[in-house]
Amino acid sequence: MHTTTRRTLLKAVSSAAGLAASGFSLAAAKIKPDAKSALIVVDVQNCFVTGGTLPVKDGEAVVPVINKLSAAFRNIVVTQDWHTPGHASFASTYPGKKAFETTRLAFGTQVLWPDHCVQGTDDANLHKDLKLPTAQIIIRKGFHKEMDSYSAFDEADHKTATGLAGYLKQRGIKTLYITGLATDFCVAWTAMDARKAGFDVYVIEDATRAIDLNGSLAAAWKQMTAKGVKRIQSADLA
Ligand code: VGL
Ligand code: ZN
Repeated sequence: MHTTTRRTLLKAVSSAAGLAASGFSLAAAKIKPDAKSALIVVDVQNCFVTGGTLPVKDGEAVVPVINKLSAAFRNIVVTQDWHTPGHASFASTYPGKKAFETTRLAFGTQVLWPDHCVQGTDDANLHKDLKLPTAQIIIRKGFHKEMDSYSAFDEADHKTATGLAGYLKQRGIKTLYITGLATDFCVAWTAMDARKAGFDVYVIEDATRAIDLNGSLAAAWKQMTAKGVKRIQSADLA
């Protein structure tokens, strides 16, 4: 081997060893939520887990992941889907319509769901194992009888605000880490509206589960990515 080549090679080997000895890892640096970050926990309610009225497959699996994540956050927001009886998003409201069909409402295409998360019912309560004693606000949504609200920011008309953007901005919060149910409906719409409102947005994928109706999960990730939502895993957080 040529002397110069050997010397270069030796140098490369020794500097790699030095890096390893200093504890430097080639793995990506962990993300650390700061005082201007908030964890958003979307709709982790009885209605969306096994035994609920609109169960998301494996929905309860997000509970321990979210409980663990919560320790890293100084700001936590919880949301609840909170419908009236006879709500516009319920198939039972329309004679002859079945759950999971779609219909045209004043504000666009609406998926019709089984009756779910009715105000004041046990079905609408937060999952009993969700342990978020430091959470600061619970935002309820979907409480207008004539209009749905997947998003925790704007209702289905894309005009009526829930007030969450104002709350977060008044508290100086800039970065949101979104978790909960369901990835392809309330999580996705919340994440996209958060981008529209100017927040830096991460969705923590393994802290979500999806309904996945006719390819809605893949479509949701595509739309979220196009809007600058970052897709991460709970292990990416410090
Ligand atoms: C949701 C369907 C209907 C959700 C709420 O939380 O993702 N999905 N209502
Ligand atoms: Zn709903």
